[in-house]
Amino acid sequence: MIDRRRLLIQGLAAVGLGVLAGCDALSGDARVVRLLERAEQASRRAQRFLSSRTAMAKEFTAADLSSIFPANGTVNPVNPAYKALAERGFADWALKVGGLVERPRSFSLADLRRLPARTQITRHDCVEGWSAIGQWMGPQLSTVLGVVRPLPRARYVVFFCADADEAGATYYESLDLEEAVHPQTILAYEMNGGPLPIPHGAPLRLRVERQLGYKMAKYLMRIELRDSLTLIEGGRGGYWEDQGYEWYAGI
Ligand SMILES: Nc1nc2c(c(=O)[nH]1)N[C@H]1C(S)=C(S)[C@@H](COP(=O)(O)O)O[C@H]1N2
Ligand SMILES: [Mo]
Repeated sequence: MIDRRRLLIQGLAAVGLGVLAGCDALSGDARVVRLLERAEQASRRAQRFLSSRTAMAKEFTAADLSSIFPANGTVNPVNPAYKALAERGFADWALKVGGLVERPRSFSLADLRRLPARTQITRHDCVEGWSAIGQWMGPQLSTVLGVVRPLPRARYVVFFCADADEAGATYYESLDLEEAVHPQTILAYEMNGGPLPIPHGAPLRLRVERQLGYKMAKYLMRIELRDSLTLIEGGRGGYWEDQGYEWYAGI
């Protein structure tokens, strides 16, 4: 992650220098001018990419909370294992975190509640054409990753959910490490000041505030660090991605 960003930054500086050096001496040559213009465009694109990866999503106040926050997609998983967990108030639920990590482990809800939590009031945008503002609370994903310690080979964080569609395809999602360690990427166990309700993903869901609703996996059961997405389900990094949606669902 750091390497890619460092490379990108070095690349930007080199392009910037090239543009500056080229200006006076060579600007008469139309081909060179075109080349420089293209370099400048690439530099602007790269800059936009960099800032978009570090920018914060807008946060709102309690006065902005939507009176109705729709529940979408699965609203009550039929999976018997999930049903059994729900019946006992998720007392036996635990989030498994493994794959390319030094210290795989499970986190009960109590474990997660002991970690420092972030509260954020944000707007959720669904591709189906609705938005709603809600308050979310839970540990930053970076905190959880800090406990399990991703190996240097790890590139993606993959989220496996309790629900599947009629064809048996499990809902899942994935982020790269940069998005995973963004301060607003949290594992939410609370919504609007109360325990996360079942329609919204109890007992734990992902919030990735700069991306569209389908990235925010509900009913989390397991998280895995991986070096590639190709061998998981349809291979495109998410349930909706496997059906053609964008993997980076930036708003
Ligand atoms: N496990 C799971 N997560 C999911 C979905 C789903 O069907 N199953 N739907 C997604 C979509 S498209 C949206 S818009 C949001 C909806 O979250 P909400 O029910 O809290 O509004 O959850 C996302 N996460
Ligand atoms: Mo959505």
